[in-house]
Amino acid sequence: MALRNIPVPSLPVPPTWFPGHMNKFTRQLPSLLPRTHIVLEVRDSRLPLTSINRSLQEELRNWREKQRVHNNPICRHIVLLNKSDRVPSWGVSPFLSLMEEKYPDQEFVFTCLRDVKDTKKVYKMLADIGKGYPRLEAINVLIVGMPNIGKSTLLNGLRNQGIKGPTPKAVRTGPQPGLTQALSNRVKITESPPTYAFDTPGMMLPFLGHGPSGAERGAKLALIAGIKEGLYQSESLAEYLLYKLNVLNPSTPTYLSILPAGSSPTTNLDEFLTLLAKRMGMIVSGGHYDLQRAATFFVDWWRKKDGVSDSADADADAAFGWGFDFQWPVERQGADIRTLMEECHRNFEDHVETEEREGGMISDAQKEKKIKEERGQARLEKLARQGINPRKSSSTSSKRGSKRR
Ligand SMILES: Nc1nc2c(ncn2[C@@H]2O[C@H](COP(=O)(O)OP(=O)(O)OP(=O)(O)O)[C@@H](O)[C@H]2O)c(=O)[nH]1
Ligand SMILES: [Mg+2]
Repeated sequence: MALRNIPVPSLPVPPTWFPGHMNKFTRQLPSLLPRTHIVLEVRDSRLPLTSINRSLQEELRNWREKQRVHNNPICRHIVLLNKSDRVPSWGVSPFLSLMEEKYPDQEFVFTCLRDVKDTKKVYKMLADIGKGYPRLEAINVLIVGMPNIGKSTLLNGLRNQGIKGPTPKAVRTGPQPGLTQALSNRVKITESPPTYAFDTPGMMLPFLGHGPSGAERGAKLALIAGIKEGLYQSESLAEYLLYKLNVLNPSTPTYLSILPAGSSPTTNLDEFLTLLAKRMGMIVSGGHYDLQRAATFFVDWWRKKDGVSDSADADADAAFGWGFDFQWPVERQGADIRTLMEECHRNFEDHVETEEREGGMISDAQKEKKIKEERGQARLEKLARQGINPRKSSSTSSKRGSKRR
């Protein structure tokens, strides 16, 4: 029987995960962009809105503007929605049509970079751009995006396409986020005109947000393995995953395939994990079911499930959402998918803009730092208005201080 009320779980405060290499690359990016002709920004198809990094978008908007002002011949921002094997295909074309309308300065393409056909598709896009500029000395392609999204896989794939003969992996890839920690050397991907690609470290948001939206943003990113393993308890992720799979298909959620035969959908995490542990024979000493192990198993099963969409058996008319960013109410079921996506997108944008306006995307520590900087700046301006050189005044005051001591 289909679930009727699916309560939103209460989620933990998201961790901050912004290691030094991300900070370093964020500072490096503005100096790389002026030499860049094409940005390949990789996002995750399951989180096509959450995997947008707003500060990166701002940086890329400025870059496009400057390239236009300087009449630079090539300036293309191509967005790859990767891991498309993990979302139902019926949402792809309405989503593309929405993005093309909302962001005319960007180009969008869905890819599954595990499939060589899709790598070829991206390679062809780059080669076609290059054909228009045969005399250009070099074309530089910068691959950017969040961690663990497939950036390094893309670079290796493009190089394989363009360079004849066996090509060993140019850069390391793997299922843990934060594998690439520095800007790569340039890697040649086509000969004529010479086109070079650069792999970059994944860029996470420095702060995931306050309150329930920050908590949900964190859980989504952790589920797709975009946040370092171990920063979340597996039960928290399992609870959010259970909720999402129920929302996507309340009558036959995909997890039924790993529960004992005849199980029904449930919104109760303990009940769900007990059934799962029973089916898998996960028992700890004393004969109790090992619910923590079951939670870890559930999340891993979902992450590794090959080529199966989250609602494979729910077609567009029966679904209540698409991926983990689109969710529509029961009463809107059956409406045009493009319209539903547009409504979700509008709500998402409004919400994020309000969050930003109200300082919701800045942590308390960042706020304090900003206030201190502003106070320091105001003090300098005041001294300047009084005709006092702040350097001299601070050295005089420190001398006075040292005399007193
Ligand atoms: N299912 C699926 N997995 C993919 C796809 N593309 C890449 N992967 C896998 O995603 C994982 C991460 O790939 P990487 O290329 O290392 O990701 P990255 O963006 O370079 O990650 P960082 O270096 O951590 O920023 C690897 O296990 C890849 O095999 C895809 O289209 N579908
Ligand atoms: Mg990488």
